[in-house]
Amino acid sequence: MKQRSKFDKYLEEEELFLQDTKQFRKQRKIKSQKDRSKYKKTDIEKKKNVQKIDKKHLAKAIVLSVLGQEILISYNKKKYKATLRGILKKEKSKNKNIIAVGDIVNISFKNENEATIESIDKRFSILSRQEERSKKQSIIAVNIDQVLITTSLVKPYLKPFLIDRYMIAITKGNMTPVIIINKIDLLQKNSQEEKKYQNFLSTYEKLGYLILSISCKKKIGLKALLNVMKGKTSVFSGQSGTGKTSLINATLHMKLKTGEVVKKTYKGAHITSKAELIELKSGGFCIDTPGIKSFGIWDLEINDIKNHFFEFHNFAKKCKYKNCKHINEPHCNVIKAIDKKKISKLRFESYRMLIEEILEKKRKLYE
Ligand SMILES: Nc1nc2c(ncn2[C@@H]2O[C@H](COP(=O)(O)OP(=O)(O)O)[C@@H](O)[C@H]2O)c(=O)[nH]1
Ligand SMILES: [Mg+2]
Ligand SMILES: [Zn+2]
Repeated sequence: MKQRSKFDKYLEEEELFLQDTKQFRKQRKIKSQKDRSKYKKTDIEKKKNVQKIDKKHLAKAIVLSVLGQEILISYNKKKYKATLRGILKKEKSKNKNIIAVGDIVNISFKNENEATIESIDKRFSILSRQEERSKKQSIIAVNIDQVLITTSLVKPYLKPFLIDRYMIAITKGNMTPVIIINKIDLLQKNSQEEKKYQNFLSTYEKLGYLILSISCKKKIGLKALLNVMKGKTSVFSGQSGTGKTSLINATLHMKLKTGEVVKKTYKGAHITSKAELIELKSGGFCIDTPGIKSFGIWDLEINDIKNHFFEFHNFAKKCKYKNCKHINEPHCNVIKAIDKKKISKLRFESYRMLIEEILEKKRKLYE
């Protein structure tokens, strides 16, 4: 059997789309005959609106999802199907990522449900992941304001070094990190976990990081979370099972599937669904990131880590060696500061784990 070419497939899709449009027009006609007066009025209003936008300037919309040829955008809290203007389509065949979730686009309207994307605004941040097989970067979403690093205390345990790792990648990607500690209902009084939690809070709050303690189950801290999300584009990111999907459901009254263990049918196939922007009633957007373990900027350099641990800087100036890594060098002033409790041991532990991870990688390269 002859295999269908990409072009055939595209034609088929285009045809389906046209059929859809025809069907839509037919339905509209029937509807208008049924309810003439009401329809006419809204139609005129809409037309006026369209013309006004068309003449003066293009309208700015945001891309909610990109699935093959189908692009969904939001303008004035209403969803439109969108297609790329011909010239952009050509670009698309050259560059797979010409349009991404979160792109701000300039549109003209075709009708009350469809729009044409005339141009795409410059992106201020890019969230990408590395394909496990090809090691290529693929874009998850763009123009993200903040990443909500979702963690839990018991199931799974809190891992400060993982939080620092996320924070480094997020800051490098021009986004702001917010730390969410979910499932605080599971915390038992006077337990090891509680001590760890208190220590984490006092250390990281002192450094100026925003931390939200939440329980989805007991509905604690949800309003604060909603406030932080208001008017911004946020991505929920973090280990699987920490409650990202539950948090979206609880704050936005949605019913996305939770508790799913991502099935691995073969290695590297852990992405089961594509990123999609969810619009908040109070303004802003958020994204769940199922199965996304890594950011594109996941590969850290020693200097990225050093920069992130900014409270070490003043002490590091007095280390004997200029390139001191503050691990086991003699006359290290950072280690002295830890002994004198001027630097938190918890942060230093996190620092050491990240540095050792890099050193380990480098060692393997030379083996
Ligand atoms: N005890 C408790 N369980 C929670 C809480 N939030 C979520 N869970 C549970 O944790 C599991 C994983 O949640 P899910 O939202 O799917 O996590 P995700 O993998 O990060 O999206 C589910 O069984 C949830 O019911 C919470 O605040 N407290
Ligand atoms: Mg989930
Ligand atoms: Zn040092």
